[in-house]
Parts: sequence; C-alpha cells; structure tokens
Amino acid sequence: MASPRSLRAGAIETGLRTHRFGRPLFVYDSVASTNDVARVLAEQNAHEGTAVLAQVQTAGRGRLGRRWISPAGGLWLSVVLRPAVPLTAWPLLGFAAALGAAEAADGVTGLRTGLKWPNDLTAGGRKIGGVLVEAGAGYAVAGIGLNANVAEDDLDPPLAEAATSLAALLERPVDLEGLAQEVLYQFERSYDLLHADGPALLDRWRERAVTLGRAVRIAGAEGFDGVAENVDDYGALMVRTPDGVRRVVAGDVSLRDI
Ligand code: BT5
Repeated sequence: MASPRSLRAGAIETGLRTHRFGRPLFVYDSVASTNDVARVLAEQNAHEGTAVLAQVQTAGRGRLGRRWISPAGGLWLSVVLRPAVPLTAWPLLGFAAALGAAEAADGVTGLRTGLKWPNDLTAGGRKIGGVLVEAGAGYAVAGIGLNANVAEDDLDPPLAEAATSLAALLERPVDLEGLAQEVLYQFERSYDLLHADGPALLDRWRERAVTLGRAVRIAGAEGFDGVAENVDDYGALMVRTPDGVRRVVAGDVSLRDI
C-alpha cells in the first residue's frame, strides 16, 4: 500500500466519484503555482473540471499577492471552471470551493472545519486552508490549499501560531489521495449547488461560518471596526458600524478578528 502522503494520479482517478472535476487530472512533483498551470490549460480550452495537483509549490500565492507556504504533504489543487452564472455571482465560486474543501476535510477526518470570511478554512481557531479564485476570459481557476500532512514546523514561526494542519490536529497523517478525491467530489457538488440555488449554497456556508456575529476589523485602505452580521447574496460581508451597515467585498480587503 502507498504511503498516506503519496499523490498518484492513477490512484486518485480510480474511485473518483465526480462527473467532471478531476477529469482530467494532472499531478506534478513541483510547480510554481497550480493556479498558473491550470490557467495555461484553461487558455488552451481545457474542459471544466480539469484539475492540477502538486506535491510542492515553489511560489504558491494567496490573495492580494500574499505568499502561500506549500511544502510536501499539503493538498495544493486547482480546478478549471467555466461558470454559467452571471459575473455578479462569481464571488460565490470561492465560497463553493471553501465549502467543498471543508466538507471533504470533515468527511475524511471527523473534524469540524469552520469557514472564515471570505474563504479561509479553520479548525480550533487556526487556519488550515484557503482558496484563491482567479478569473480569466470565460473561465476561472479555483485554487484550494489545505494543510493536510504539513508539519507545524514547516510553517514559518509567526504563522505557526495562527495556522495548523489536519495531521497536527489528528496526530496522524491523513490519506492525501483519498482527501484529493473527496475535495474534488464535494467541490463539484457545491459548485453545482451554486448553479442550481446560490442562496442554498450560502446557507450551507453560513452553517460553518466562524465570522458571523463577531467583532471584526476590516483591513485595507479604509480600515474600520464593526460587527460582522451576515453575507449578502453576492458573498459580500455586511458589517455593522456606528454609522450603519457597510458592505465589504472580498477582493478589496481582508479581515482581522479583534
Ligand atoms: C489564501 O489567501 O488563503 C488562499 C490560499 C490559496 C492557496 C492555493 S494552493 C493551490 C493554489 N495555488 C496557489 O498558488 N494558490 C492556491 P489569503 O487569504 O490571502 O491568505 C494568505 C495568508 O495565509 C498569508 O499571508 C499567511 O499569513 C497565511 N498562510 C500562508 N501559507 C499558509 C499555510 N500553508 N497555512 C496557513 N496559513 C498560511
């Protein structure tokens, strides 16, 4: 039997329960960013669901140009999407990806993963994953990073306090290939739900939301404090301030708990 840490395309394809996601699936030892590889494939007319996995990313990135630490043992995945929803609903792609990844992580581990607006995955108050959606002409690439078997020592010291991994929480490695299959399956389901019923997708997201009802600090050019009340139909965060409710869009700002 293969090590739980290995990542083999054939083993993932065998038993894959999806219709489109992960078909085809490309697995690399090392790439700069799986989102870059998926973007090239999308530009070459790759089908929706085409997926890219890498053992290691040498230039993994988060939102707003931030760095994403991507050592061996993590699930670094990108999926080509061709959304059939209006552009105004495209921000919900990240919610679908985060929800799918959370449901998959929980199914494989028995943990209860939380979702922090906009698209972070958390467990025990620490970040275990994140989502980066990048749009192109007629397509989007959804990148999912999930600290599966990442050692806490591999996360930089300032980050180690705020971040952890599934293996560190469970004190045993997770089956990375099984996790990859499950993320593809659950993400396909949540993506299909977005197309069928966007409000239902958001309700599923809200059930896991760790941000709502909490005091938050909105970082950015015009930072401010308030209480996160809800997300609207387009995924924007509604923050109550003394001056009224302000609408915060994921692309513009990030959120800090206070
Ligand atoms: C994210 O950005 O959380 C989106 C991360 C998406 C990564 C995936 S991996 C596959 C695909 N290919 C890519 O190149 N990217 C995607 P953001 O919300 O901006 O969070 C970034 C911040 O998270 C950093 O500034 C660090 O503070 C923290 N961070 C970096 N690496 C981390 C890690 N491995 N685990 C937890 N936190 C991390």
